[in-house]
Amino acid sequence: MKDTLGVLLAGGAGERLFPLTRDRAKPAVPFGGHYRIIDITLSNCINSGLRRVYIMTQYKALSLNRHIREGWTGIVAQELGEFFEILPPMQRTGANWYMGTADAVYQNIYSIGSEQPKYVIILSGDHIYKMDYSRMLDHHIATKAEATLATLPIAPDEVSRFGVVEVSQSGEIMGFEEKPKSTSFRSPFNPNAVDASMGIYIFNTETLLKELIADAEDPNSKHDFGHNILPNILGKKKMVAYNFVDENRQQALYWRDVGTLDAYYDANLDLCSVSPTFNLYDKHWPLRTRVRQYPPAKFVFGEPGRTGKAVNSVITAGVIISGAEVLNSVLSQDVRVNSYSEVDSSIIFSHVNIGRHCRIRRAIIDRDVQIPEGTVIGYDQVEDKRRYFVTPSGLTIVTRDRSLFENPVE
Ligand code: ADQ
Ligand code: ADP
Repeated sequence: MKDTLGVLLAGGAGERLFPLTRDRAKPAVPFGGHYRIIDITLSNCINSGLRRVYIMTQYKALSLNRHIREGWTGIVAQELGEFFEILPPMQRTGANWYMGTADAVYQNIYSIGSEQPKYVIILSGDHIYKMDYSRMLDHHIATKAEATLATLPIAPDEVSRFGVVEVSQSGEIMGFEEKPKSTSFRSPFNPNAVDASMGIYIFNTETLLKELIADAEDPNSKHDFGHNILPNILGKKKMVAYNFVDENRQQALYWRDVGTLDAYYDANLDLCSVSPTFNLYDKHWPLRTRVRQYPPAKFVFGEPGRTGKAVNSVITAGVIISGAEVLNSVLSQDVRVNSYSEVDSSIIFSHVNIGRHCRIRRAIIDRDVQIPEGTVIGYDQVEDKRRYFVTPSGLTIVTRDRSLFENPVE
């Protein structure tokens, strides 16, 4: 991994996570109480021995930049040439903002070249998974590939959200389609599945730089890895798939693109189950974040006869649950839940205060929101739609906009 440079794409607008991405970049959205989504990939980098990582930000990056600067830039040995560094779009070669993912990398081609890595691994800042990139690199080297794509089997009706590949028995990529409506590709290992790209690529540096330069000169290109770079390499250079599956090569390992509110919600709620698929407590794969100082979480009786409790829930430091019940929920730092209130199957961001006699179900509440006494959320969709953002699947999102409380939309 010493010869490898990581390039983490963290600049997408995250429109499908709106309104959580109204004021912050998608990788900066809180996850699992005290992490941000990007921490999961950054933890993978550290745990894989990847110690030089450029993080490309763009959209609403203030809180993301602060998080990386305070939580991550200082953790590697800078005197040994290691870094976790933010590359904001200012350091560009042209006059435009990043156009697509390939353009974001191209605009920083000098920073990449000057590191002289043998390999570049392109990562995405919005996935939840645990992956040892050094094993993917071993595969890349062993197969003598110029480019390696991490893939995993998905159901054929999901292909429109992914880049999909056709692979030979030996794992060589013979076909690639970016987000097709449907595809004739099928996995050679499972005829009921299609191998999808996880948006994680390893390139030999020379091949990548050549392709990026050629792409930059193409006026018809969208400058996107999935739409342009990968199809261009196909057939010219050896490209292989690194299948992210269990030992029987059947079952995909846990990996979630938490790019939609439903996927984001499910991945958080999974953490609350007795045996979560994504285990935060895995000592062999520690997850780290920017640590903030808070007092311990506290559970108290509150009003006489009321018990303050939380079950099947992830509760972060600084939380006080007083005479209230919390079930199947994720609570970030410094949340207060007061007497006679119930919080069920919800995600509560930091510094939220839930007043007394509230009932909250299947909701995501953004940071700093004050929920007035007696508020009911998640029980009456008509009422919720009048006041808040409700997804088609019926999740209620309460944003920081205080006027929603003071002047409900008629
Ligand atoms: P998408 O996830 O739809 O598909 P995209 O929106 O391009 O791809 O985002 C990839 C990553 O790049 C995200 O982390 C995003 O935040 C970041 N990003 C997007 N635009 C950026 C920009 N201009 N500057 C910096 N960062 C940017 C991709 C692949 C598919 C694959 C899926 C898997 O194209 O082939 O199947 O990922 O999720
Ligand atoms: P309730 O609405 O349940 O009456 P309160 O805000 O009155 O909630 O808090 C009840 C109890 O919670 C307090 O008596 C105390 O034990 C604990 N508590 C509340 N806020 C804090 C705090 N900032 N630090 C420590 N304990 C607190």
